[in-house]
Amino acid sequence: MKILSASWIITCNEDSAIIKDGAIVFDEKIIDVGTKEFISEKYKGVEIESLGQNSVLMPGLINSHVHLEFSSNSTTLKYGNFMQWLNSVIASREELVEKASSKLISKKLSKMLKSGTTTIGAISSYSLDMEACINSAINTVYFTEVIGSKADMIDTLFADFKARLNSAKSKANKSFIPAIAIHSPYSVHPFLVRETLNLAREENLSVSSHFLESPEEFEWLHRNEGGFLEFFKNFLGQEKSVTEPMEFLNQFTGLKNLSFTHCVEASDNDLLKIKELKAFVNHCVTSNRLLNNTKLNIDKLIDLKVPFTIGTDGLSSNNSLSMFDELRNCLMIHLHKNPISFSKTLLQAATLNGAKALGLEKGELSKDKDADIIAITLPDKVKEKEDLCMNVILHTKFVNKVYIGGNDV
Ligand code: MCF
Ligand code: FE
Repeated sequence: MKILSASWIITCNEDSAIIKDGAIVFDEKIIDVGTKEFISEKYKGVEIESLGQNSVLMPGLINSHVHLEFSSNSTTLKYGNFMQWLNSVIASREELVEKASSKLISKKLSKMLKSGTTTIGAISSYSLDMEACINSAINTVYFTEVIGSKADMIDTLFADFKARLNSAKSKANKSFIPAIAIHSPYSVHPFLVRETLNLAREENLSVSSHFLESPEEFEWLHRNEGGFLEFFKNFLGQEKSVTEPMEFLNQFTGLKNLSFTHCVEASDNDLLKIKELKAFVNHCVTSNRLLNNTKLNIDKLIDLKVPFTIGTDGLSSNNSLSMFDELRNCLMIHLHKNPISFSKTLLQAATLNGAKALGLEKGELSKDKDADIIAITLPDKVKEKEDLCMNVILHTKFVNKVYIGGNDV
């Protein structure tokens, strides 16, 4: 059992409670959280490690959506427009993925840990990131991705997907949890969606899919028109979309731990359907800006009470895998009417909501939750409690300490 005390504790619990001069008792799980006064009285005789002036304890951050296999990209891919990005991915994919060795991915994971991320939702297109994820202290929900819209390829693609999923399942442990990713409504045949989702139902696996990321995707799915038409004709000899947005969403009925990434072009009805499915929107603000020059209407999500999480996406659509960099971008890009309360909402999204979307008992400093904890030191004193979250987002690049499952990592 260990006790830490800090100037502030951001619990990220259901009430978003913040404790001034707080302490936390934990082993593998969190045992107790309260004011330092209360904890020192209750646990008399147990040593308390004080983190010092301007220190903050909070749950480790949860990056709900990242593509590690694209980690070698920095200057190769073309940004600004989705079709141009997609064409640049197709042109450079092999070269990029080959460069993303286990060693490179391990390095990126260590840096993510240092910047306060303790859990990731890793979307794996080729299973080449598996070893690095297994060897890292970071908790990984490992989404084996299925992709392919051609009807005559379904059997082959499904067999390949199952082999990759089985290989992930054979390595499962408490910090490496197999899951399923459907690439997107435009790129996965409905039969393939149906079969993979049936597997998820049978085996109780979390599921994630990209959804309505670009205006081109919207036009294609609704009207079989726009930038995707030429792309599909040229590459796949396809002139019609394989599904429509609502038809796609309806296939996810009855699943647990669901998330849809991007959703920038989703209609109110789509968003309400996502809410009805008890799913989360994975929000990747930097990726949306770079690939599409668009932004999610986050005020609408808040109004409609559609819960969202925060993801960096991969280095294929971001210059950083740091959640604090991503949170700063979120704070700067969304002109929410109250940046102070919005900062609190963002920290909840990056912790508790991420854990819920991935089906984990984490993301909040509350009794019986996993002891995934980060410690930060702010540059100076914060006078009022309400300003704490914004200051944490503004000033944190790296954290001082990271505990995962109670272990100092
Ligand atoms: O989220 C971004 C943009 N939207 C879609 N896909 C990807 C993203 N970053 C990487 N990807 C991957 C995706 O998983 O790109 C590959 C897929 O395997 C090809 S996209 C046709
Ligand atoms: Fe993505």
